[in-house]
Amino acid sequence: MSSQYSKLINYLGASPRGIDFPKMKHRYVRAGQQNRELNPLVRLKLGTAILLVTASLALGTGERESVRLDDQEVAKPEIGKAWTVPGLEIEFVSIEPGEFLMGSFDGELDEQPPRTVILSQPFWIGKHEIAQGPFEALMRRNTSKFRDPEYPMDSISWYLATEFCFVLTRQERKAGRIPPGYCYRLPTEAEWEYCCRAGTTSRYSFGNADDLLHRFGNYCDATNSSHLPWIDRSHSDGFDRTAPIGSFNANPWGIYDMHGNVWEWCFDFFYAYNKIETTNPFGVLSGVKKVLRGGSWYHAAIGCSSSNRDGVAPEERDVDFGFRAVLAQHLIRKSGGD
Ligand SMILES: [Ca+2]
Ligand SMILES: [Ca+2]
Repeated sequence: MSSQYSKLINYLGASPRGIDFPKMKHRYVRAGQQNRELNPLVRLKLGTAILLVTASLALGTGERESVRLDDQEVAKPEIGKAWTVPGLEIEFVSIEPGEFLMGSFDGELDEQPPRTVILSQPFWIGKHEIAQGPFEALMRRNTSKFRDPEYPMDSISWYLATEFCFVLTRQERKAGRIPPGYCYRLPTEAEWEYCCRAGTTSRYSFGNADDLLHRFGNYCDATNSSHLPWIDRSHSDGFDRTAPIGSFNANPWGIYDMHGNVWEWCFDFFYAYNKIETTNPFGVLSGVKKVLRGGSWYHAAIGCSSSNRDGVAPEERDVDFGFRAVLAQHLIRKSGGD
């Protein structure tokens, strides 16, 4: 593997098979129908070539990854303290290392078996789902159906959510505001559930009662006009489709909308829990679906529980697919340090 290639993989916090090659192949195939006729080996070489070009553009050939600025002049994330990205005003909550019981004893089969997971490094997680305002400011595009700068991104693919994190990392690294060894990326499923639970072991971060969800999250309640059979006609959360970020009560760690509003893409491929390690897990290295967490305005209460999970192809973009970012350590550490 070339050093530029491994650099990009590390930069994204991804595995070689876990990320850009499928994206590049997807784009390449989309760019020209004749590519479908290429044999797999040629496609692989082309995909790798495109990846290397991307790596060069992203990192700058022979260029240092970060611009060294005077430490005194640049406000930057400090372990243990909240952080707001200047300009974009995306707020991050500081999260301490710890361990928790991931999964559920009485949930769906894919939530079992529950097991103790250790997250050994501090990180930051978005206080909110990524809203359309900062997304559009950074990416100059917006895939959302329900347009409003205060509303979460919807209808976004895993690839575009990942690209946002990549562009944010590049911008913040140039500004000297990325701690060594860290990057912006999608949360692992374990990081996501750790932050959703916020020290709780109940079905939701506020307890087990479905009929309290309308205070903590936007789900398929009596306000929903879509006439879905699982509508909760007994409670109103006030929102038919998506709601502005932060419209409901926060969880015990001050994080909003972990239950409902939009599903949130996670880094991991969808996998069976009994196949993975339990310290800083990020799943398996290949697969066809990526994990979505937290349920949405489209789901019944139970779909918004702390342990509920689903897997969807990364190119899919439905009206309730969104994401939030973490500022966390690379999932594959660079050889020789950062
Ligand atoms: Ca609702
Ligand atoms: Ca959510």
